[in-house]
Parts: sequence; C-alpha cells; structure tokens
Amino acid sequence: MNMWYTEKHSENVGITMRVSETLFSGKSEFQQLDIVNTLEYGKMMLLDGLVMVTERDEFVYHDMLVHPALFTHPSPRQVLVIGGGDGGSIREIVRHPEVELATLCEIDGLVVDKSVELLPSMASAIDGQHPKVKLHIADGLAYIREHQNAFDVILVDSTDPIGPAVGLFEKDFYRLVHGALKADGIMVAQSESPFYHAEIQKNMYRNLRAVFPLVAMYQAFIPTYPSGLWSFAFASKRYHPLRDFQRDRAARRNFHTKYYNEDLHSGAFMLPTFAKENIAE
Ligand code: AG3
Repeated sequence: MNMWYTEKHSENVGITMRVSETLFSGKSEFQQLDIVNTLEYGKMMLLDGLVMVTERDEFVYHDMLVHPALFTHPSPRQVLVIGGGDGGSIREIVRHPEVELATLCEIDGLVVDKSVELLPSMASAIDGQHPKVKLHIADGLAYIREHQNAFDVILVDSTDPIGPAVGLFEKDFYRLVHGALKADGIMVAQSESPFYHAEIQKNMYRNLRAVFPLVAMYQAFIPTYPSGLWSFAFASKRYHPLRDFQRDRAARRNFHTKYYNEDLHSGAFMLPTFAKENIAE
C-alpha cells in the first residue's frame, strides 16, 4: 500500500502525507468531509480537501486559539466558539476553572458527529456529556445576531475563506461579533498564513480595525498548515494582550499545555517584518 494525500498550498507546492486508510469520506450539505489515518501525524480531518487537524499537531492550534485570550481576560465566564466542530477548542476552554459555559456553534452537524465517533481525543468535551458545554448546530452569523452582549470571549475556529467560511472574514460579521461580546470582550480568529496569505490578511485586519479599537496578530508553528507559519487575530474592546496579560494566573494554571506557556504568550506577538507589513495600517 503506497497511498499519499496531498493538499496543494499553491499551484506548484503542497504538503503530502502517507495514508494507511480512509476512515470516513462523505459530503454534507456544506462541504466534503474526509477523515484518514496517516503514518506520521495520526488521524487527519480534511474539509474540501484542506487539512483541518491532525492528531499530532492539533495541540499547537488549539492551545494558541484559546489560551492567549483566556489568560488575558480577567474573568472569562461565557465563551463561544464559532466553527471548531472537531471539539479541540472546547476541550481547551473547559480546562479554565473561570469558564462557566462553553458554547459551540458549528454549521455542519456531520463534522461534530464524525469527530465524536473518530477523533475522541479532540471531541471528548462535545459528546453531549460535559456539564459546561452547550452545542448548537447553526450558522454562526445567525446565532450571534440573536445573542448580543452575551459573551466574554468569542473564538472563530474557521477554515480558509472559501466555502462556508467566507462570511467569517467580513466586516459585517465582525460587527455582529463586537455586539455579541460584553463591554470588555475579546475575539480571537485564526488568520491564515503570513507567508502565503498576505492579501487575505490585509483585508481581514482592515475589517477588524474598522470594528475593534485594539487589533493584534500573533503567530504559532503548525507543521501541517500552509508554510507551517500560522497566525491568529486578537481583537479586543478593552484588554491588551500584553499589558493586561494575567501572567501569574497563566503560570499557576493547573493543567498541562504542550505548546502554550507564560513566556511564549508574549513572544507569540513578536512578528517577522513581512508579517507586520501584511497588516500595516
Ligand atoms: N481550522 C483550519 C485552519 C485553516 C487550515 N487551512 C489549510 N489547511 N489550508 C482548523 C480547525 C481546527 N479546530
């Protein structure tokens, strides 16, 4: 057996992984979903052919989407994830004792069902049993329109801006997120690769700045995403990710994080010049 899966990152470049078996392959109302087993990265989930998560490196993405905002907000009680149907972000959120309720709003029920069935190391908190987790299979835009002034932190755990996620990179959506946050709320969204996606980042950060008073980019190393250099947008109504960082609370956390730590929190906001230039005002 010599089966390989390649995600093309440009016309001429891609990442390729040896695959041992296909665990699921099917089409939902929204997108193509595939879950395969790879030899080096464990199980891998793809949406419309794009790598969403692998068991081996998902810890980087989920640590970094969740912990910087939750260790900056002094009291993150109500947290919403838009997208993120694999459950990895919710798993990290409920490790914070301050969190009272973690809500997942995922548009595609098939992603949740198949993650619970095939990716239990990520989906353990969204199997319907966790007392602090609420699950909505719904369009994120419609959901936040109906839940204004409700959340301390909103995390946008989306795929690339093609297919069902296009709207999650637009100004109208950020206005709704702003309204769905309380007066001191924080939003974090995955914001693509500074190396490959300069145009997307330029528009995305311009849209965010039109809505939020404080917008910053931070980075993480994610081997299976295009270029390996990935980024997140921190958009905030009040708290600054470095000045208001609750370093002591982060250092005293009573759970293990394999990527995030209290030193890296600040380091992640230091950017290479080309990344700064992508989002220069
Ligand atoms: N979110 C996917 C980020 C985009 C990856 N892009 C790509 N492979 N071209 C991951 C969701 C994990 N909860």
